[in-house]
Amino acid sequence: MEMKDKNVLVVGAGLSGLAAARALQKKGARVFLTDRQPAERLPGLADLALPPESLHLGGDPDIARIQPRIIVLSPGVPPSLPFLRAARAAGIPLLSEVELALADCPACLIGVTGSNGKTTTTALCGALAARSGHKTAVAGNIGLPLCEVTEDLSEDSFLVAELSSFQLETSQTLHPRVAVLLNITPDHLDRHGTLENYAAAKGRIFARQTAADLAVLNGGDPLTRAFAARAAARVVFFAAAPIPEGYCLSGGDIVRQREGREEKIIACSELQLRGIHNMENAMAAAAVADEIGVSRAALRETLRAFQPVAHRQEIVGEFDGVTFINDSKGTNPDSALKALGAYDTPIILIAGGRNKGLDMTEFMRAAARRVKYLILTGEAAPELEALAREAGARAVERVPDLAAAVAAAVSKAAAGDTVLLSPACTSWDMFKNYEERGECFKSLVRGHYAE
Ligand code: UMA
Repeated sequence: MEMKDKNVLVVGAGLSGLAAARALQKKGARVFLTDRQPAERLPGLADLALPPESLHLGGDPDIARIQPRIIVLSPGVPPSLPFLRAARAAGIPLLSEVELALADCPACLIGVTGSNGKTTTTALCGALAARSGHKTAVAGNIGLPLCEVTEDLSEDSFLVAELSSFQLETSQTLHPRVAVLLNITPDHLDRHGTLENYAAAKGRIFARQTAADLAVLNGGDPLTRAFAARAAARVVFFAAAPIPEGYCLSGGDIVRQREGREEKIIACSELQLRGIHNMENAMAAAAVADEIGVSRAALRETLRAFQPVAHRQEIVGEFDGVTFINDSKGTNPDSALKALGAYDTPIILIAGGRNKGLDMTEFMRAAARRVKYLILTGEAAPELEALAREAGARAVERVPDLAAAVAAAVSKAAAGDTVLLSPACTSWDMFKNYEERGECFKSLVRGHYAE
């Protein structure tokens, strides 16, 4: 994409915006950067060395003065903002950071989306693609903007991208060779408004695929399965329940059903990942591996060796017989419900943070049934407490912050218990992101037992 000497406005000066601005500078564009926050709250801005007149911080940018030819959006910035609507109405195209990165990238794209399991599946697909011997980059919503990695890739490379609904919402040109949709459960309704809009954003991952491509779909999830009827790509299903064709579970094994024959891939017990949802992630990754020509032996070895990713049911350690699990990335109720179902010990659950407009009733009902002690924190704590008590929970405590939550959990835990941080909410009321919350949890736990 020709950018030389073009005025380009980048919106958002977080990870994606800064990476996009750097990539645009390399392409010779005249970069303008806007963010609703002031400069002192934007670390990393100084490295760009943009002149003051190119920075529009602490409010909306003056589009008439900048006259951008293109606007590049960070994923966290809603395209519905009034100044962006006005720019679009004036004929200025909006491009996501993802599509900017992919515009000149010849690599074979493997895209992974879904409400839950994206990060684990993306990391697993990345490990599998690397086993093929081709250069492989793993990026996207997983924490590394695509603009950081695409420059070094060739036609011979794989790019495995975790794609969120925010990144897919505005996509026009995105065309994965293999696209994975893991599941769709309510999430980000504060941004998308309805579940239909959210599902439609996810579905954009398939929009440019052709019969030469592959769509990998969860056959056990109705909203996900529905995309098969509309897919131009070949479709392969995976599911936890038995299915006649595709990847599924059979007698404790992950198997592939093909033309009436069952082929065992691996026993679930051989994986270090736990829980049915993780077996679904592994099956989706197996479908990707088969499509890109990874051998069965390499697939098995990779599945056996793969460790849970940080902040996703990550084992912090066992202290005085109590196991601590960091599931800080569990930022919606479906994800937290899955985490609750993955352990058979008594659970002390820490939940709360900022609710993204999601219904927490089922989650609190399950917590009332399942947990030994429930500790709630953050903006959503009053709402969660009311729902938990309505569902009959008695052992509930509200605490002001994560430090108090860990202290309460430690005081209630006995040997054999699991203390699970699975918030079902974002961290944004108290932390920069879920990583910071997870790191804080881990250091609080370790600090407590080091005393
Ligand atoms: N900002 C504005 N105006 C707005 C909103 C935000 O100016 O209306 C500014 C903020 O002040 C801030 C910047 O935009 O300075 C932040 O941009 P961003 O929210 O897009 O965050 P990045 O740091 O660029 O990180 C993004 C993804 N964040 C979001 O989608 C919210 C990261 O996903 C991703 O890892 C990163 O790009 C690299 O690709 C995180 C995430 O929470 C993990 N994703 C959501 C999720 O998984 O549920 C979708």
